[in-house]
Amino acid sequence: MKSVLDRNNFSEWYSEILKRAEILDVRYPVKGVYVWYPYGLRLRNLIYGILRALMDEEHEEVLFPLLIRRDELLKEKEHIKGFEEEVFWVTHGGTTELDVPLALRPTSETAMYPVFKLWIRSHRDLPIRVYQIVNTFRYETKHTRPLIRLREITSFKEAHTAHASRREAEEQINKAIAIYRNFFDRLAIPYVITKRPEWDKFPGAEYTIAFDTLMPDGRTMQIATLHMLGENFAHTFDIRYEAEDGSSKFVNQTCYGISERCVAAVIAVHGDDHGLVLPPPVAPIQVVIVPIIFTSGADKPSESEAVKRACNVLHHELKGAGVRVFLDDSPERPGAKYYYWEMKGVPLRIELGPRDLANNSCTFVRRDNFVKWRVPLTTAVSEVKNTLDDIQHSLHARAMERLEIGVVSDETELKNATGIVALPLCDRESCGKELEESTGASVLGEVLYASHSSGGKECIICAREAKHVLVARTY
Ligand code: PR8
Repeated sequence: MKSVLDRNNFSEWYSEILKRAEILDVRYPVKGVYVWYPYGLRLRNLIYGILRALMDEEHEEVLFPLLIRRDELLKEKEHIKGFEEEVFWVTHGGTTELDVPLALRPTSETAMYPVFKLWIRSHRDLPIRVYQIVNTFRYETKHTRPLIRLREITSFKEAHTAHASRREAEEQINKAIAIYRNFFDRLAIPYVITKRPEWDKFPGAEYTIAFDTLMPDGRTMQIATLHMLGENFAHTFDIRYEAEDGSSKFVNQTCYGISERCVAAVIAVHGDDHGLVLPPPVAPIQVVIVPIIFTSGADKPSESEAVKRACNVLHHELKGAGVRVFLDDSPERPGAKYYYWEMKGVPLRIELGPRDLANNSCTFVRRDNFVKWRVPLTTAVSEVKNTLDDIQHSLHARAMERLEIGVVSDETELKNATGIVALPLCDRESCGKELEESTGASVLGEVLYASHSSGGKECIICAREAKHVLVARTY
């Protein structure tokens, strides 16, 4: 089968696929800001539907304003130190200069926490667990990239929680890790989980835990982060509650977020040289039916009619069974339709022509491996369901195999390594920085979850007692 794209040249592959599969239009004339095409947005909405359902189990949805007063944004010293170079400012209303400049939220801690102070009075008001899915703005100075490094993040799912004790806040982090694992498992996206080093934690957090996945070019992409805020923001914004014994206590907080990088991960991790390969749970179209009708006169008109009728019946049955199915009865040639729907990543194609019909059957073709087989029309619906499940499992297994973790024991081995590498490193910043500078890779952090871990016990830089860390070139 002729390939149309080259995934080995990932950067070009990625740009081409966004265009050809109609995910994002990158021609909008503002840097780092893009337009969702209808098909891309349907994919995005199915992915976020899963996330939303998971969040709704234990969080309440809220909607906070986009604008943040300058004085509020500047209150948390560490936080603003991390974000000051990234904030877009609104300074004028028409031609009038504003008394207080307003920031476009880069994230919503400083929008929400002054309001949390108003909402929280007693221990009975706790815990608070809220989330919103909104656009946020970051003036990214590194190379911007669609879905990956944006100046307008259009689909920022941010959760914020407040608790009576530190123990409860830590439990919340663990629950949120479980939610995120569930989410990425449903997208068949493999990941590693690490505790970020001190110098790479979220501004204002006590510590940060991150999910990273491996992209086809051997670099990792951070796809989710969870931050333990402790009492830091509570002190800044004076968020206290009256405990059962009548004393006044500061709340403990957490926040955690996911952006449309999860859409980028689905595209990049599963796609191939023919285009997108979508996991069935998030494919806008799960099955496409292509009638094989030749208009050259080779078929008898009655045969064509019978094929059309059989396609309509199958379409109707699959729809009734809850499958997202599309019947492509456009006048295009079948070959052109195959090419088109392969590019769009439709997991399963059903071809139905006179010869199939003569056998009372149809032909299935899987998008993930192009395996083709004949299926009796009477069992087609149940076979579709089984096949979609099987495709999901195969995609997950294939992606897991690709996320290999190399183990190295010294710097020379590390320099030659690709992908994610496990090694022993102490937690001193000087060692981490030395390693980052000499190799061009980044320390992802201490391993919390990964298929492999390094066996070594001594830091590969200073030979002191080490932790098991993961290192990779990153996005
Ligand atoms: C927080 N506050 O803000 P975080 N383009 C695309 N995705 C991005 C970008 C960008 N420019 N910047 C970050 N992300 C906390 C948690 C509320 C929620 C993605 O955390 O700054 C990254 O995947 O770590 C990142 O892990 C996630 O958003 C959360 O952003």
